Amino acid sequence: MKPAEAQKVLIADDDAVNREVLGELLKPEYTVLLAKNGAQALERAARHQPDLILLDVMMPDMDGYEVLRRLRADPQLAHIAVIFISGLDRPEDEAAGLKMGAADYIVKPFNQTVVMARVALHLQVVRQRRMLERLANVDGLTELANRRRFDEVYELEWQRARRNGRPLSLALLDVDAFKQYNDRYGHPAGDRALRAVARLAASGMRRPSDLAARYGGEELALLMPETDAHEAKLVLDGIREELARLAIPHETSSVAPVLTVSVGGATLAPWAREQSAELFEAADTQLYRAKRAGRNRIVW
Ligand code: GH3
Ligand code: MG
Ligand code: MG
Ligand code: MG
Repeated sequence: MKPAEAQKVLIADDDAVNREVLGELLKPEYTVLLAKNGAQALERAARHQPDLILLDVMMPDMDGYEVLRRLRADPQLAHIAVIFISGLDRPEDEAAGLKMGAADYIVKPFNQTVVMARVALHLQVVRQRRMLERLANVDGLTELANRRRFDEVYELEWQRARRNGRPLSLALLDVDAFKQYNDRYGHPAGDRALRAVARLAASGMRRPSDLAARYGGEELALLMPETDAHEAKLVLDGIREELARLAIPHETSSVAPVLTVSVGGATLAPWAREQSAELFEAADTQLYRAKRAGRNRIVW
């Protein structure tokens, strides 16, 4: 039986018999998508984000090489693994296909057992790569982006905001009196509280380009591209309201009998600035002010 989260394989071949044979072969284990030409392959790839594409080389209109070139040129599709499956059986053809960035090259007429084995192998590589990406980018406790990922996205968004002439907003959120929380309720309870705050931050993000990250210990960084100070403050107000609604008890807090956070925020017009660090420093200064002023507040 095919598991519900079966990996997706796109078969792109102009020959109906090949599509049928490959499709029937893979269907019991994978979610199969079909395309009968290059344009359709690109369209299906963009729409369904398959894990792997079995790509015929010789197709009218757009051949497999061109499809692979276009996939690699599109940031949304560049990572998709491709196996060429082709009647071109000269070693030079195979070498050219691999050189273009195909994961593998299968010569027609193909042996079904070998196709299955190679597809399984490359899908395993895809799963392993995903896991590595996850380990490199995601914080294990909160499931938010980690600091490494945040720093990377921050630089990209800074450059993008500079080019587009759009404002960029950053909020640094730090849990208040968290040391006392751990001391009173224990470290595991502290972890749970931190996860709750992280969840609220993540669900408070409005756009796909917004990023909530765990920047360090009990400090989160929320990056909001194309967002002005007014909009960004509303987002943080919302997160603090949700936290107040949760009312996580914190008896020993010097701030309030429930868990609270302080937020320092800043919005910059990157095109008028030299250094990307300026935005971060500005938000950090505001966070310091929020703490100094008594915590449990936003200073922007
Ligand atoms: P302030 O209001 O000034 O922010 O006070 P604070 O106690 O929150 O700040 P401080 O920096 O003194 O202490 C932060 C605490 O957060 C200390 C550390 O043990 C705790 N902490 C950091 N990361 C984690 C974590 O992953 N889990 C738990 N349970 N605690 C953590
Ligand atoms: Mg063909
Ligand atoms: Mg703190
Ligand atoms: Mg802190």
